[in-house]
Amino acid sequence: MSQTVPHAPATAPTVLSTRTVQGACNLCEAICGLEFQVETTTQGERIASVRGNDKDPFSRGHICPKAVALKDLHEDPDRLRLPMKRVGDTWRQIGWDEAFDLVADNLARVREQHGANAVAIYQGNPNVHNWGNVTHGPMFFGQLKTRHRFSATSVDQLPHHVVAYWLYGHQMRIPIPDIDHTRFMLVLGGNPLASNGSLMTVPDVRQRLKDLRQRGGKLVVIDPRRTETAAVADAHHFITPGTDAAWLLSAIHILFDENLLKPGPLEPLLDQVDAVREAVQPFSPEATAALTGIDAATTRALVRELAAADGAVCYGRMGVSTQAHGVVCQWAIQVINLLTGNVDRVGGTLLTSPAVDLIKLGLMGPGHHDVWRSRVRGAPEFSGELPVAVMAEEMLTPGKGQIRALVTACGNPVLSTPNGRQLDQALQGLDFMVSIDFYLNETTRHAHVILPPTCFVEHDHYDLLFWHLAVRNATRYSQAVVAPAEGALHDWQIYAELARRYAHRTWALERSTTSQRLKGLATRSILGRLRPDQLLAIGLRKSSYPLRMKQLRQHPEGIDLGPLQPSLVKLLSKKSRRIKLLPAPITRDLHDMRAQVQAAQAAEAPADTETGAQAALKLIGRRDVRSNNSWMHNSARLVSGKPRCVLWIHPTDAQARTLSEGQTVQVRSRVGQVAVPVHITPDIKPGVVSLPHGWGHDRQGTNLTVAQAHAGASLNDLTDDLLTDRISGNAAFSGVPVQVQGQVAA
Ligand SMILES: Nc1nc2c(c(=O)[nH]1)N[C@H]1C(S)=C(S)[C@@H](COP(=O)(O)OP(=O)(O)OC[C@H]3O[C@@H](n4cnc5c(=O)[nH]c(N)nc54)[C@H](O)[C@@H]3O)O[C@H]1N2
Ligand SMILES: Nc1nc2c(c(=O)[nH]1)N[C@H]1C(S)=C(S)[C@@H](COP(=O)(O)OP(=O)(O)OC[C@H]3O[C@@H](n4cnc5c(=O)[nH]c(N)nc54)[C@H](O)[C@@H]3O)O[C@H]1N2
Ligand code: SF4
Ligand SMILES: [Mo]
Repeated sequence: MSQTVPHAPATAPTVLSTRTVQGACNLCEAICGLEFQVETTTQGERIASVRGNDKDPFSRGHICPKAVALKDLHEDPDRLRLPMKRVGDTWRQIGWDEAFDLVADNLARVREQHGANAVAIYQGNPNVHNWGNVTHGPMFFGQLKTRHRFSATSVDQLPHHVVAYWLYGHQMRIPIPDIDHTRFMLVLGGNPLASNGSLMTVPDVRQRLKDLRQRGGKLVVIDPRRTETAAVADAHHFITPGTDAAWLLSAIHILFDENLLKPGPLEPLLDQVDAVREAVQPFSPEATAALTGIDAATTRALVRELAAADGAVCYGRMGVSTQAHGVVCQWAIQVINLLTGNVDRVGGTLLTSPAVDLIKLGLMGPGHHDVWRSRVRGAPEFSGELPVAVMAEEMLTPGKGQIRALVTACGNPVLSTPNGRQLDQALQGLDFMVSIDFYLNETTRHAHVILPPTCFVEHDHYDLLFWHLAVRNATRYSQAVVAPAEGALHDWQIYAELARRYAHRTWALERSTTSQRLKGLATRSILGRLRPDQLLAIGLRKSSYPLRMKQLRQHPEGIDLGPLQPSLVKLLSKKSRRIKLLPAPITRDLHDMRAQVQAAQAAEAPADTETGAQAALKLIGRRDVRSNNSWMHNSARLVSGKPRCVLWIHPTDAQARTLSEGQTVQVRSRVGQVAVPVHITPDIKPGVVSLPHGWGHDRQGTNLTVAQAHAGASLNDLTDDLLTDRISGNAAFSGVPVQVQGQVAA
């Protein structure tokens, strides 16, 4: 493909001056503070080095290998700098004006011909890491008025939001582990040492966990793999994938059974405690042991320790959200923390109090659940979004409301959502697709138009979302590190312009009154002209802290706002809101789980200990500190070294299939197959195999030179769009049944 970036000049540039810029990293939830050395040269600006910012009071100098790759991203010749239009199999660079018109015209046309729901939206993960998307995205996306809204939330943390909405009245009221003060931390399905934490913004988690143990606290990990986090824990227990809900119900059972309840200050607000007692009655640890693979004595001892600790937290992430009973898992985790008095308690879990509080500002609604359902499968919406596991079928199934156009922003669903091959195919049949993204990757190659924004170091930044999830109250505003290229647009500018042009074309389609429409136009026009930092300044005026932009600009290293404090009891009491512990959908899910537990008990040998070559193995995912979902594999420094897209398998299972280390195997599931090398290791539970997600860069028609050379295979060519959490529709990635065989020679 022709490139938009000048080729490296033959002569070395002369450095004219050097400056230090304090900034941040937006690649993961740890939001580390960084220090960039920037050189002004005869050939423009260049980032000379990236290091952790020791002056940052929150991240304290922490950095991981990915931060340095922000420089690679900035310099990547494959990164798109100008809009692209697909003409057959080739791509042509076009100007912004033509690109905006093409997008607005085509989206309006599809809506006019087929209705608003014929246009779908998919917003990927960096959407929440790039504040221009948060401030200006809604101006455009809101106007599309489609029920076909999808995002990475439903392959990730959706159950957390559902449970927070039910129990605490708001989807974002997610209590955060008070990791700096807790004396007991139980981690299920999270590997913060590789992921750097999630729904727990926690830079330098390794040190914080070390400190926990140093003050006499204890760290316990439950995971089907002996993870990097398990390696630094006091104890690790293997669990059969997808069975955590049953284990957690046993934990609640023990709290009742052994009289370990002590709900503390939240007690007067708790309803339905007895109903919970009754609901968990069938789930004794003795009954669930066959299913989970964790024996009853171990479970009992663990729960006693948690209940006795002076400040404990049960924390579960990805691995327990993306399960068939993901909502039950997240619900049970809250119930355990509530019944042991560890919610809204120092050393337990606490709500963060961010400088700019989107909940208090009314910019983030409480949420709603199951107000409408998807057309084909009848999956429930949550807060206006449908689970992405249904997106492909909504494109492939004809009928009224079929998806015919798609807008993707910051996402790569072909690699990141279940049954990616099916979606890959579905995207080919769309009437129109636009991607707001700076890479021509596995997903955006299907677009008709790609609108590439600036990259992270080229715009200013404030973590509008992650300060709501931090383990300590803090705040930080960062200026752009380097100037963007002339004519480049930021995400927010792209949204503002799309919103403007689309509004003009769909004026006649709106059902609202003329005065409502005029008001909408005026609001968009004003907001669209305000930069994110101007909106931030407005938000700060309503802050509960005495902060203004001036202080934020004076302190690019960030400002500490103190440890988390109890606030939930006060907040709920003020609203006269009680915590109803047992929502009806949970009761229904428990009913199904009972049968599952009984079946496992009745079986002579649990399925996961079968050793025959034909036995199905349970597939789980994996993260590595040097990779970032599906999109940082074009940085040579991050993909160098030993290939990381390898299938972990236990020696017993390898032996049963006569596999040897490094051998390429075929992995097959209901939906597809991949070929990958194996790594034989006792660090995975027998019966379980693990493959990292985000790989599979060998598809035709992308422009990712480095990633293609380290292609790997996509985990989501194996995961199944029909396996979801029944309550939320969240993808159930954990424990997909697969067959593994030594590769048959061609
Ligand atoms: N380096 C790096 N960091 C990242 C990312 C990345 O791609 N790379 N992605 C970022 C994103 S978007 C997110 S959401 C966070 C996620 O952050 P984490 O939730 O910490 O994610 P993982 O590291 O995938 O950890 C999930 C763990 O769940 C385990 N697991 C799988 N199935 C089960 C199960 O059935 N039961 C139990 N108990 N455990 C199970 C896996 O073995 C794995 O150790 O990480 C963020 N940080
Ligand atoms: N099997 C399995 N599947 C998983 C997971 C798993 O553990 N197992 N993890 C899931 C999780 S937690 C997540 S969050 C999802 C992630 O899945 P997605 O959000 O769909 O994909 P990403 O890999 O994050 O891709 C991000 C895209 O955004 C682009 N991008 C990066 N920064 C910007 C920006 O500032 N602006 C714009 N416009 N574009 C940008 C990149 O070029 C890339 O194309 O994957 C999920 N899929
Ligand atoms: S842990 Fe690494 S990727 Fe995450 S914010 Fe910090 S430097 Fe960036
Ligand atoms: Mo995620």
